[in-house]
Amino acid sequence: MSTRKRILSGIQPSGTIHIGNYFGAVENWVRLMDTYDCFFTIVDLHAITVTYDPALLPQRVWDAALDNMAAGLDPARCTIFIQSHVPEHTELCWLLNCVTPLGELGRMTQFKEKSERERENVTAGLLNYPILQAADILIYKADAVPVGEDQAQHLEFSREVARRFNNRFGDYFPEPATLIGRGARIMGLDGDTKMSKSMDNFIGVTEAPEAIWEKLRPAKTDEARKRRTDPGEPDRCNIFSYHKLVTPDDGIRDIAAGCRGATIGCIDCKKIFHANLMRVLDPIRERRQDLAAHPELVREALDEGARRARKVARETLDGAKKLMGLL
Ligand code: AQP
Repeated sequence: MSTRKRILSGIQPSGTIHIGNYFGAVENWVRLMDTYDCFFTIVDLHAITVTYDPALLPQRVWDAALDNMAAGLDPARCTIFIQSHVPEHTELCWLLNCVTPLGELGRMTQFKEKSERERENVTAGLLNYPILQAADILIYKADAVPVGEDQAQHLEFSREVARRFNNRFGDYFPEPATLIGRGARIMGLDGDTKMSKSMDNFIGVTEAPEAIWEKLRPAKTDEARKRRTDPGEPDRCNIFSYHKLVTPDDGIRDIAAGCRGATIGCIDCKKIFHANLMRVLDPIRERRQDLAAHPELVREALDEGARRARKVARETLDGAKKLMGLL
């Protein structure tokens, strides 16, 4: 058995992963694979809490697997699996439902935002989403969960669920720590809201370089720079915040000085960012093509991941049931 500390994290199968997902979470997951016992799951059961098309879901799950493996999740060094292939998650979710007061669920920011968007279809599943997320984490007794800042509230909730269970039935679940990646909250191309698939303000990790340029060209910069000759303030510019993710320190200094002194324009600045971003994304796009050419290897990795995950999950679940008095 591994003596390393354990982490668990999940990603929704809701389209291509974007650079917010990558720099906020996935890049960190890749780094942590060597120091932690890592479990990563494609959370298809979370994806069905909002309106979705069942005909499209299988492809989206598949795309999420390919994208994440291409981005560096290596099945030889981590356990990667599809959430619904480990039914113990939903069984533990039911047990945790029964220790969670209803009132707290309605106060979750993500529930408020998503139920606003859903309007006609606010399901009990959407309300209970954080309990399933707590089950995803606690079933592996994860020590920590690496996520972007948007998930901080749900993680605090998971810790509360663990505390409640432990207080009522005995010390059983560790309280998982939150590990925030270096791109804690990456803003969308609109510069106003978090980069997000549903807001359609994203740069996809495996999008073609030309398509990414077409999105970048009109993207918002420092609004005070109306003409190329106007000096700008990099700290007001969303593209400058993107540079910090991919541009070396001396390049950052040059761009900041060029923007303040109006010696480079916003298009020049975007071109440099595009080139530097492609240095990160080109190999990911190429690896994805290789993986897509060998679907049997991806399927095997997911099957093996589910087998490994189920073994751990079953043991935790049985322990929790015993503590709760279930025979
Ligand atoms: N903009 C972001 N900046 C930093 N981190 C982010 N994450 C998501 N968006 C950003 C982190 O990525 C991981 C996987 O998240 P997810 O699959 O739950 O992504 P999401 O929240 O579904 O992504 P979207 O695009 O925001 O989806 P919608 O629009 O459906 O809500 C998580 O660790 C998350 O923190």
